[in-house]
Amino acid sequence: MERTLLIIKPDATERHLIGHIVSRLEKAGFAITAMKTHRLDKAEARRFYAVHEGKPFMDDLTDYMASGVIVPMVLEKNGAITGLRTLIGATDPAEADCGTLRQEIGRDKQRNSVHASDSTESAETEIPFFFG
Ligand code: 3AN
Repeated sequence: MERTLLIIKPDATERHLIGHIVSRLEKAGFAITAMKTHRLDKAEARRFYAVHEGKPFMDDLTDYMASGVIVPMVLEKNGAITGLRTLIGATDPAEADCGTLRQEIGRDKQRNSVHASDSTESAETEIPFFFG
């Protein structure tokens, strides 16, 4: 069983889409083994997105991620990492495949509603970031 991290981002929590997203995940066969609400401060957001340090969108991205409640969760399934990336769709909701979460509820490239670990290495650092 593979583990991955999903975060429901502030644009989705403020639109009361937590239940909708959890329902989509469970229908797709993911088991939720940890979940909480959290509010990142700016320094934490910078640490979480350290890989993007120096990119032009870093400041806006971390302001946005610290702007509201987020819901990090650990998901388990065979092939969870690639399966979840397929379910959420491309970074830009305008380019995401039909039926993906970001195509359905994402607003733009920054406010794209959900984050998911993109590799085994990312999952191994991102899960302990929120769940010790
Ligand atoms: P993904 O979330 O699909 O793995 P990454 O890791 O390339 O995408 O980017 C991390 C986050 O940074 C994205 N979820 C998005 O919120 C933001 N982001 C990425 N590229 C841009 C961009 N060109 N403009 C604004 N925000 C961006």
